[in-house]
Amino acid sequence: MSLTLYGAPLSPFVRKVRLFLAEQALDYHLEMVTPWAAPAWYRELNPLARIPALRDGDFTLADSSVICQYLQDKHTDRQPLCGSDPEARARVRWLEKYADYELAPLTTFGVFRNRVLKPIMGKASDEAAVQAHLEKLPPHLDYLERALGDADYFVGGALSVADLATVCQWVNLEYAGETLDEQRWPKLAAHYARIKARPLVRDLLTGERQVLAQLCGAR
Ligand SMILES: N[C@@H](CCC(=O)N[C@@H](CS)C(=O)NCC(=O)O)C(=O)O
Repeated sequence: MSLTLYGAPLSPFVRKVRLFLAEQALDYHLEMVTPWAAPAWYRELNPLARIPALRDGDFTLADSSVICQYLQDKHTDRQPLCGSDPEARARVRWLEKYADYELAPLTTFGVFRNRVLKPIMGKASDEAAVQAHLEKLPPHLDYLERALGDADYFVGGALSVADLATVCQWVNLEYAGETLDEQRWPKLAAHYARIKARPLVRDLLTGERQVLAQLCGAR
């Protein structure tokens, strides 16, 4: 096994793949690439210079969803984190896409980027923009609260990429000082706590918090 994951720990998309790799017990090496300072060679892996990308021997590919799906297809003996039948797989893809393309613009690119990344880079947070993004979040949380219902996991009664992708967005929100209101979205808040309590998730987040503290302390 010679997997190299390129990216930086605080990206929700990198986190999604790292959690996937951890839950699948796949060994990998994380090579640090930050999107705003990506070396020229990285564009061969992803011409968009976005993180993450993966190298598996001579084979390289980009995009967290594509990477997770590739790993699942390759390691058929591992637990099915992308769904175990056509309906479940479709549902997982939908919720993953929802997290990556509907939540991330608000949670990560709207709130986290302003409150955390910008100050680390010596820039001021645009609090008006943060509030505008936060105001758009409740309908998405209402939808996900209904989608989860009384289940422990979003799809098929077991952990899947749908759980990882949504939780990865809440982590960035939390790093930015926001919490899911457990009075208004009790099922979602309990789901977040449940996934965070998984030992592999807890360990990864402990490491991330150390990175975050170092970056914030260094500014
Ligand atoms: N759909 C991509 C999104 C990746 C992405 O947007 N990553 C961010 C970091 S959180 C990035 O590299 N942004 C740099 C840019 O957009 O220029 C994936 O799932 O991997």
